[in-house]
Amino acid sequence: MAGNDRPDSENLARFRDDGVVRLCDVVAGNDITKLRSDFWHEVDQKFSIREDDPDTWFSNPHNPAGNGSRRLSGMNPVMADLRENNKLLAAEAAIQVEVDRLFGAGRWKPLHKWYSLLTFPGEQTRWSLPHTSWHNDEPIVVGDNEPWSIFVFVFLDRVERSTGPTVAITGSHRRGEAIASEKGVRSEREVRAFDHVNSGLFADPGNLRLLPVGQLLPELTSTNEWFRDLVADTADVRRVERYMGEGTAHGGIDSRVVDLTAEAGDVIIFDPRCLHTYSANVSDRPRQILRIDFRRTT
Ligand SMILES: O=C(O)CCC(=O)C(=O)O
Repeated sequence: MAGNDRPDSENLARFRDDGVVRLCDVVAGNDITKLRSDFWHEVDQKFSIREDDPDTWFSNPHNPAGNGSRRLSGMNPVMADLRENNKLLAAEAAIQVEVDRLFGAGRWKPLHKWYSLLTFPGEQTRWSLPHTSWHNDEPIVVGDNEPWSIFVFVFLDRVERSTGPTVAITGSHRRGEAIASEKGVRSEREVRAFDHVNSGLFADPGNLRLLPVGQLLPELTSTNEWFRDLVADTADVRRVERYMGEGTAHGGIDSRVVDLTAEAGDVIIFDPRCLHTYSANVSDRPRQILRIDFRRTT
């Protein structure tokens, strides 16, 4: 993936083509260090879990929960308290600058709800490319090459493959655009379900044609063997090579699986119409990623 050494038009083109772009060093070192420390302070307060003390990570058998990628449930109050206490302001301001630079001033506004994507090492000891839980998070509107929202993943620490990054299929949103123009349906209910990100964007929501969320994956797996095999639970020693190296090209769209790895202070801007899933944290440390979403203004 590209860093922000490229001109922004190139990063924008990459975002449009791939659905994902990494911008390096967006949140300054001292701000990210402070945010990380505030974050763990809250986690310690609410869960008695400390970053540097693995004995505390699983002292409660119900939390963190899950297998390959263990998560703390009940993180919303942690993020809400950080926000209320203005602990997220510096990061939010730095991200807004980069979002404006990429898309144009004022085109995207933060939703002011932050999520924690903190995960802990699980039972898996070797990283593998997941076949489950592939999904997209937004419908795909016919004739619109932009999503209603963007996800911004904010890295508090280095995330490498072993730390269990999100994995995503580049270009899958554009495959969705092509499928939507053929099979899109009118569904005011689907539009209204995303009111928090699309209200006011369309004069006549009932008239939009779209591919409902959840239909992209079945459409692709039923027509394309690369996608079908990706989600099949079969042993394939060439899996990483086939999906992350070779990829597939169809209808002028290159797709491959990329892992959303980054350094502390980087952000990754992600189109939620793109297929993605989580992967197992097989390292010996927590994966420290936060997410803030932005919505389109025009
Ligand atoms: O935790 C992950 O890696 C997956 C995140 C995800 O699916 C999302 O933020 O929508």
